Amino acid sequence: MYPKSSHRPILTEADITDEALFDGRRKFLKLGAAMAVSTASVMELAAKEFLPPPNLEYERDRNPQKLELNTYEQITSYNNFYEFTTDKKGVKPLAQNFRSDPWTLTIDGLVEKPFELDARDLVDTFPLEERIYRFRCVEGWSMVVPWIGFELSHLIKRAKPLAKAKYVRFETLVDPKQFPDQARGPFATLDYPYVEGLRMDEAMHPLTLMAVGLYGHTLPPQNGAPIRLVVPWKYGFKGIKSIVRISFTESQPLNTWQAYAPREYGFYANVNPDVDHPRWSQKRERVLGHFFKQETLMFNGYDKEVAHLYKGMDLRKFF
Ligand SMILES: Nc1nc2c(c(=O)[nH]1)N[C@H]1C(S)=C(S)[C@@H](COP(=O)(O)O)O[C@H]1N2
Ligand SMILES: [Mo]
Repeated sequence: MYPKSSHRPILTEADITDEALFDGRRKFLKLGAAMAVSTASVMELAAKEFLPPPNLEYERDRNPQKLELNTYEQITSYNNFYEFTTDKKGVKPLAQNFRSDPWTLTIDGLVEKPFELDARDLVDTFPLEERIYRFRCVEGWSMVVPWIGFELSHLIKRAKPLAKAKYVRFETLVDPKQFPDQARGPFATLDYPYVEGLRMDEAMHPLTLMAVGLYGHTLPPQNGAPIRLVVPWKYGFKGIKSIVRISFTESQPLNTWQAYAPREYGFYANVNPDVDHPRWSQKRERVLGHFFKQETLMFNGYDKEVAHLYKGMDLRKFF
């Protein structure tokens, strides 16, 4: 029914049955529902666009700005995920056997009481929504992605951070058995774990998303399964993948890329066409699949929603 291809294997009926075995509370579609959704025309589209059949239930984004989506194939075949490789097209093949289930997410630091969450429970605990967002990598490429996830603010409210918590720090899994670059010891490309951080008001902003899926389906490993951060007004490197720990801190976390090259990458990393990277301009970007470049927008087009967060700050200094 589906064409054979090199991308993430499309679900077989056996896979759908597996997912149907999740108990009834879970927001995964049950077998019957998956079948109902997969009407002939959807199946055709799925085949043509290399889309895996949907296995998440969520509220749709009506896409009022009519953003033009990148294809599933584009979004899942050109990735930055240094734990696998620095070769963007090489991530997908290396990530195919990544185990993201079972997965435990630890919430700790300055909270009333630290706790752990099973990643599977996350999709039950919080209402899932589709968010169609622009995504801009600091390297100058971009795309539009229909993420599925929930607002980080919901998780933060549940975590009950203490008053002195001013920042949120995120960590990616360390597992040299699964991540080839982590097995390279002193020759690894980056210091692991990959770390990112947000100021509390940024983390609480309604646009800030914990993504668990895209195009209606759970995240493929190359895009950060089972859960990753999406902050649409910031450069893509803030969107830390495969998160295992979220900690509340009093001082500003040192994020991986800032530690690696502090003159080139800062903590804020807000998309800004007027502040160039020391080695290249940030004025324009190439959308995956497009030939001509387009203008990069202030705060990636989310200035109305987020500019107030940075009032009075010199964005050249706080880059
Ligand atoms: N753990 C981890 N998270 C990461 C990265 C990484 O190398 N490791 N790369 C970042 C960068 S630079 C970008 S542009 C985005 C890419 O996300 P995508 O592959 O889903 O497009 O992931 C970000 N999150
Ligand atoms: Mo990036």
